[in-house]
This record gives sequence, C-alpha cells and structure tokens, in this order.
Amino acid sequence: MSFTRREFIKTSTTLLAAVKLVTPLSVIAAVAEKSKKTGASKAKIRYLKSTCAHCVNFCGINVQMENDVIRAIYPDPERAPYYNVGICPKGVSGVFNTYNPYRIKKPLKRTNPKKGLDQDPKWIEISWDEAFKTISDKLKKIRADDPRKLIWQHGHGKYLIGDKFPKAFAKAFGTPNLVHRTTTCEAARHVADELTWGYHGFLPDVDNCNLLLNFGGNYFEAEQFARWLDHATTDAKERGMKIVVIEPRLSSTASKADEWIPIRPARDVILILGLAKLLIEQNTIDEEFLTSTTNATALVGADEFVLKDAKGELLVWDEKSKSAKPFTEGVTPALKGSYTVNGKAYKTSFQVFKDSLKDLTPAYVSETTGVPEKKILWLAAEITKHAKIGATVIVDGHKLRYRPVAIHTFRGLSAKEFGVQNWRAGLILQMLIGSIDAVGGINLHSVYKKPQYFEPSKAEYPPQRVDLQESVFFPHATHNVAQQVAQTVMNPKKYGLEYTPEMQIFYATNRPFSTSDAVKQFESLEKTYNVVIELVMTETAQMADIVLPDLSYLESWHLSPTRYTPHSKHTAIRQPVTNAYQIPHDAYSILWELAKRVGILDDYVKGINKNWGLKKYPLKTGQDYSAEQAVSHIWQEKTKGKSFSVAKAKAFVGKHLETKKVYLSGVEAKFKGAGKPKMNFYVEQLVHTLENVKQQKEKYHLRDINMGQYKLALSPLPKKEHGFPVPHRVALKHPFYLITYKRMFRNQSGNTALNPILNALGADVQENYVLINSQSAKKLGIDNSSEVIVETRVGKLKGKAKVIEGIRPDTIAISYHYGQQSLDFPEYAKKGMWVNSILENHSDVVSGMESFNDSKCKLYKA
Ligand SMILES: Nc1nc2c(c(=O)[nH]1)N[C@H]1C(S)=C(S)[C@@H](COP(=O)(O)OP(=O)(O)OC[C@H]3O[C@@H](n4cnc5c(=O)[nH]c(N)nc54)[C@H](O)[C@@H]3O)O[C@H]1N2
Ligand SMILES: Nc1nc2c(c(=O)[nH]1)N[C@H]1C(S)=C(S)[C@@H](COP(=O)(O)OP(=O)(O)OC[C@H]3O[C@@H](n4cnc5c(=O)[nH]c(N)nc54)[C@H](O)[C@@H]3O)O[C@H]1N2
Ligand code: SF4
Ligand SMILES: [Mo]
Repeated sequence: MSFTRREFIKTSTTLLAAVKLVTPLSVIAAVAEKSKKTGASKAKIRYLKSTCAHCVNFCGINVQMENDVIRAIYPDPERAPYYNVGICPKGVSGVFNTYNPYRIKKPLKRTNPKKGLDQDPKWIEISWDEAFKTISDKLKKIRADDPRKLIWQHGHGKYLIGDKFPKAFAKAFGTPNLVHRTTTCEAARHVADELTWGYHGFLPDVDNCNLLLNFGGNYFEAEQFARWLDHATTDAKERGMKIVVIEPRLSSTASKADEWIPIRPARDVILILGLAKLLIEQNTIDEEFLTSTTNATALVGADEFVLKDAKGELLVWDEKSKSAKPFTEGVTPALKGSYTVNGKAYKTSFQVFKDSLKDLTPAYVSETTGVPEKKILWLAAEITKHAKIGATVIVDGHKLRYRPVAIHTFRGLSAKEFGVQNWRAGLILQMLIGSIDAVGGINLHSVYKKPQYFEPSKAEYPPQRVDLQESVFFPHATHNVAQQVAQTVMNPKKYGLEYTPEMQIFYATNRPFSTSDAVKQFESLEKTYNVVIELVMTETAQMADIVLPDLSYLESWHLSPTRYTPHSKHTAIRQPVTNAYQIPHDAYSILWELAKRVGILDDYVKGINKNWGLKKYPLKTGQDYSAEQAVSHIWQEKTKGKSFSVAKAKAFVGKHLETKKVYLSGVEAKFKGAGKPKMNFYVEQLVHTLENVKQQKEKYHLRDINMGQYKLALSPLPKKEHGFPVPHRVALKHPFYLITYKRMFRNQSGNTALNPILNALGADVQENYVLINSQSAKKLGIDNSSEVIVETRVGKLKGKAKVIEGIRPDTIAISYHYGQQSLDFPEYAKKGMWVNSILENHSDVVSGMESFNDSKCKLYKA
C-alpha cells in the first residue's frame, strides 16, 4: 500500500467538505480505503519515537508510519525502565488529534463584533501574513501605551512548547501578565509543600511502601506520573502493599483498593488531625525525626510568633542547659512542654499542635467526616502497625530510615478553599511518623530549592499582576491565579490595578470553560481583544478576535517536559511525524514572528537563552532559528552535549538514580541536625504574612479584605475549621455536597469529545451523569431513567441520573470534560453537563487555589 502525503491531504480535504455528513472516523477510514484503490506498490512501514503530549503525563511513544500516514501509536518499550510501561486510551487514539477534520486549518478573523457563547463570530479566513500584521500592529500599540495591558494565558501550552518561550516573550514585551493554570489544577498542594519544605512535588515510594493512604488521588483514571504510578501501584499491591482510598466517591482507584473510606467532602483535614491526635496519644510518633529535622521544637509564644535570638536564629528549649538556645551542636531540643523565657510563656510548636487537637476526639471526627469511629481507630492502628517507627534498612551500603507508610493525594485534598491546610495536615501526619524521604514513605522533589518560600509574603499592594499573585489578596500564590484574571478584567479598580487590560492571548487553554462559575469567566472575554492559538474551535476560541491554528503534538518539535519517578529521571523530545493539514506555523514560530514584527526579537532571544539556561549552546541574535534548531540547542545543553541524532532516534535519554540521591539528598541533607534550617512543622511565615496583610489593609483602606477570613486561612497549623469551606457553612438550603472528577477517556475541557475512537468505546463514555447514591435516589423517586436538575447558588443544570452504590448518600458527583457549548462542535461532541457552570468559586486566599469540590446543591426531578 502506498499513499503519498499529497494524496492524503487531497483525500482529507475532500472529506472535510463532507464532514458534517459522514462521521469523522471516516477520515481515517478513507485514508485506508483510498490507499487500497490506488493499489500502489509496497507500503513503506517505519517507526518514529516521540513523546505523547496529549495530556500531562508525557509517555514515551513509538509511532508506526505507513509512508507519511500515522497508522498506530504504541508505547516505547525502551522508556519502560525509566517511566511508562504502557500508554492510555487517549494516547492510543491520539492519531485522531492530528487527523481531526474539525481542526482549525487557517487563521480566522471575527467579523461579528458582538461576543458571547451564543454569538456566531462570523469568521472569515485570512492569510498568515494578515494575521501576523493585525496582531503585531495591535501589540505595538499596546506596548507603546502600557505593555502591562497584554495578558498571555496558557494551560496545556506550558507543556507543548514549554513556558520558557512565552515567558521570554512576555518579559521582552514588558508585561508581567503571563498566567498559567495551576490554581485551577492543584496549586494548593504545591504551596503547602513550599511553605513546609521549600519546594513542591513528591511521590509515594510505592516500590517499598506497605500502606498507602490515598486521599482522592485518582490516578488509575486521571493519570499523573502515569503510567509509572498506576503500574507501580499494581505491582506493589501484588507484593502485599495495602491500599486505603479515602474519598467521597468510589473512584477507579478506590475500586482497586483494599479499603474505600467514603469521607464527607472537604472534611479530610479533620480526619487527618484526628489520626494525628490518636498517634500522639499512643506515642507512635518519630520523636527523633521531629526533633532533628523539623521545627516541631521551636518555641512559640501566645502571639503565635516563634522565639528568635537577636541574629534571627530560631530558639529551642535545650534540655541540657535548661535554657532557650539556637539548635547548635551539643544542644538537646525539647519536643514537648511549656517553658518560660525572659518571663514569657512559650510552648514547643509540637506542644501547640498537640493542645490544638483536644476537641478532635474520635466521636467528633466521626460525626463531622461521616467515617465510623471504628474505622478511624482501625486506620490509626494500621498506621502504627506499618510505620515501624525507629526501624532502619541497609540499601546499597547506606543505613536508611524505613517507614513504609505513604500518604498521597492530587486534587482530592487540594481543589478546595482550604486546600493548603488540608495538605499541610497530610504533611504533618507524615512528619509525625517520620515517613518523609524514608524508604517506603513519600519522596520529596528538590528539597529547599527555593529558601524564599520560608519567607513571609510582602502582601503587595497595589498589585502588579492582573491575577493578583502574591498580592495582599493571595499572598502566597506562587503559581499564578488563573481564575482571578477574569474577575480583575471585569473590575480592575476594585483590586487597585493601575491599568486596564486590553488584550489577551490564549495559548492552548480553554480556561474560562474549566474554572468554576464559568459563565462569568466568559463575560470577561467580551472586554478585551483576544487572540487564541488552538487546534479546535473551543468555547474560548469562539470568543476570539483572531484564531490561529497550531500544529499538533505529533506534528511539532519540542524539548518535552518529562515526569520523574522516585528512582529515575529522563530528558525527552517530541518530534513531528507528519503535518496532516500542511499548517505552516506552530506556537513556537508564531512567537518568533510576532517578536520580530514587534521589534523585540533580540531581547526575546536573550530571554530564551536565560530561561532555558543555554550557556554552551546559546541561540545567537541576528538570525532565525527553526523549532528543530532551537530544540537541538536545548537538547544538547540539557544532555551535556549528546548528539541530536540520539534525540531523533530514541527521543530520550534516561537515568536511574543512586540510593544516596533518592533518600539522602533531600530532607536528610538539607534539614537534619544542628545548625541547619528546619522543615516547617509549624509555618511561622504565615503569621508574619497575616501581619503584613493587616498593615496593607489599614494603609490602603482595603474594605474587601476580611481579616477573619485571612486569619483562618493563614494559620500556622491546620485546624478543624479548615474542614468547612464557605458553601458548607452558608448554603444551608442545599442539602447535597457536589464534587467533580476526571474520567479516563476524556482529556480536560474536552477536545477529546470530538474523538470518535474514544466515543466508540460506548454510550457511557459519550456523556456524563449525575451520580447519586441508591438510598438517596429512592427517597427522591429518582432512577436511571430520570432527568434531574442540580441546583447550586450559582445556577441550575439538567442531566441524566445514574444511580450507584459507590458514592456517599449525601454527595452528588458530576465529572468534568462534558457539556461543550462551542457552536462549531458537532452535536455528538456536545453531550452531557458543563458542571463548571454551576460550581461556586471561593478561592483559597493563601494559594489562590480554586474551590472545585466545595459546592452544595439541591437535586430534584426535572
Ligand atoms: N484521563 C485524564 N487524565 C488526566 C487528566 C484528564 O483530563 N483526563 N488531567 C490531568 C491533570 S491536569 C490533573 S491535575 C490530574 C488530576 O488528577 P486527580 O487529582 O487524581 O483527579 P481528579 O479527578 O481531578 O480529582 C481527584 C479525586 O478527588 C475526589 N474528591 C473530590 N472531593 C474530595 C474531597 O473532599 N476529599 C477527597 N479525599 N477526595 C475528593 C474525586 O472523587 C476525584 O476522584 O489528572 C491528569 N490526568
Ligand atoms: N469540573 C472540573 N473542572 C476542572 C477539573 C476537574 O477535574 N473538574 N480539572 C482542572 C484541572 S486539573 C485543570 S489542569 C484545568 C485545565 O484547564 P485548561 O487549561 O482549560 O485545559 P485544557 O482543556 O487542557 O486546555 C487546553 C486546550 O489546548 C488545546 N490544545 C491541545 N493540544 C494543542 C496544541 O497542540 N496546540 C494548541 N494551540 N492547542 C492545543 C485543547 O484543544 C484545549 O482546548 O481544568 C480544571 N477544571
Ligand atoms: S497518559 Fe497522557 S501522555 Fe500518556 S499516553 Fe495517555 S494521553 Fe498520552
Ligand atoms: Mo490539572
């Protein structure tokens, strides 16, 4: 069989015209059909290695090509020892992402000035030259006026060409407003990590773990670090690791667990604190770890500040000299107790924590979390049994702490108003048993890489950035505040912004669709001039003034982001295997061209060198670089001079980490022992931040800053009040908790809705449902044939009920990824409910995290 590129393009463009008549799957079928008819000589089969970037897992792939046509996508077996063993259904069907007839193929210009989700933009096709000219003219005007008026927003784009190019562009242009999406993802988890140990990211050491407590990390479905993590978990389970999944809904991950504990939404922090109380009472705590490595011994005053000496050194109570001293050689810090220093009363931070738990009896925890008392006691006993406090193990000649208990989570603990405090509780529990960076515990990534995370926030005002990052509004938001942009754009003065945003460029993000209270997000796009760089006509693209097509992840070059595992890491690239619609530009060359036309190319190039750390292999100013050339520079720099032909042949180089690197270079090296900074059991910087917020409020008369709200959120220790987000306290007429989750056969806001290969997997895949427990359904007269209304304080949604056993009777769950509104999507891709349109947004004021799982709702028959 032979099928030249030109013939394929001809076939696919003819099919495009007919696309609304036939199924999109027929595009791919037609390729095969046509090739049979041409009956040409033998097909040339070849394989190309690359990296999947359909989602955020970046699996190694091996693409089978028949001449220039993609025939199949397989996992790359060579990547398995370092990362992914398999690939997922989305990755397998990724061929459609490229041949998708609904792709945007030409630049488009809006001719209907009225914007809205119900407005037909009345697109006209324009040339690339006209598109570049229009956009760069607009950019030049803004730059001359006030460059801050430009906002660049990306989501998945961060993983396509990486954020280092857009960051260099924004810097050269002069805008601080580059906004990624992490607060709609899991930012609270990162910020809790940063406040505690100076960087973010961790993984359970599943290879050596014996008890895995998973608080709603649904990685058998919403993969992260897949396919390593789910395969490693399955292997560990076969070895005998016990898995307990704690979440309101029986997720795919919970279905594989030994125990599923259906906790009431948002109350995780209460359960964790209740377990901490039990462990402390039973004295199953790792005193050695707490004393040597954390600031659990720091002396805390009644004002919540930590006692320091004149040099700013933290003071502990020295048991030997019976006095307050910095933790230097020869000092024996007391972990527990109350002490008087210079006539003032202090307690160790451990003691403060212990005393704060007095109300958290098993009865209280059970009543609030909905977890039976017996289960709580059982969990504490399991932790005690498995933690092996004090045990060591020799690996490769190193004597290591052995604590085979890991607590894990992704968005289950973080996608909420008190996300930071929820995960802080998880980290504290692990400090108590000493399972951090221990064999079988959780393994931290780049410990104390940024000591500035231990500093209080200046609580800046007026804010520089449109998303209010690190301002008085979100003082520790170190990952941008994605959902805030829309609100500031609607009312910049309210937040003290000194300029009015004029233009937004969206690169690979359907952000307004993906955040809570989503309809309001779209209103903000009516206020600005919008450019959207997209593959398909999403809802965000529909709000654009100009839409630019892009090359897919199978058609473009990039130094791919990768995922590590506790025991390996790798560097990888993505390379084009085809160009299905002969699109001449991708986001990389779009940025290059715009930088050139705006007159900032030299600064842009310097920024690229700086951001990528290109020292030996820098890009030079005064010449153009293709994406391939740029990637080859980056590859060589990152691999210390490995030939680019290796990248083209293998797509990656991998490395197994030495035992010392895995277990002894993190908290052991950075925090353990006298004279070193300490891991924050107690996060004192938040107390200082609260002071700064207060001062700014008074200085600038900021009426919208509610000090009660900030005091609660900026607490140095998690407490039971963090288990009650706003709607749980005030939406009293809405009896059900409403949560959301991801599904295996869909990716994010739903461009996979167009994918007929995934849709062919069954009717259940094609839409989402209102999941309701059978007992509650019975009471309401609801069954699987019922149409129901879900009503929150934000809005109403009609959908189909699905009655199940695997969810709490007081909780309703509706998945993400469905209910597309795009006027350019076919009906088959618009099924199901857009849950984000009814979710309440009460962002965490510490981290800026969106509150996806905090809404309450009514449920009734339609
Ligand atoms: N197939 C697929 N995989 C994906 C993605 C995708 O779109 N599709 N997206 C990727 C991205 S960007 C991310 S960030 C990850 C996210 O990965 P995860 O965080 O693992 O997945 P989510 O479904 O977002 O949320 C996790 C779980 O939290 C539970 N949950 C809700 N409320 C609570 C609560 O109060 N307490 C507890 N304990 N649990 C609760 C939900 O039932 C859900 O199962 O997935 C990634 N992988
Ligand atoms: N209800 C609910 N809401 C959620 C979540 C949830 O679990 N439940 N999860 C949240 C999470 S974890 C996240 S990370 C956010 C994600 O929120 P978004 O950033 O909006 O996520 P995506 O849908 O991945 O947006 C990426 C867009 O990039 C486009 N795209 C894909 N490939 C390319 C390409 O090669 N080039 C270009 N130019 N575009 C491309 C896709 O078509 C898509 O429209 O959503 C959040 N929202
Ligand atoms: S998990 Fe993500 S990166 Fe891996 S194959 Fe699936 S879609 Fe691709
Ligand atoms: Mo995410």
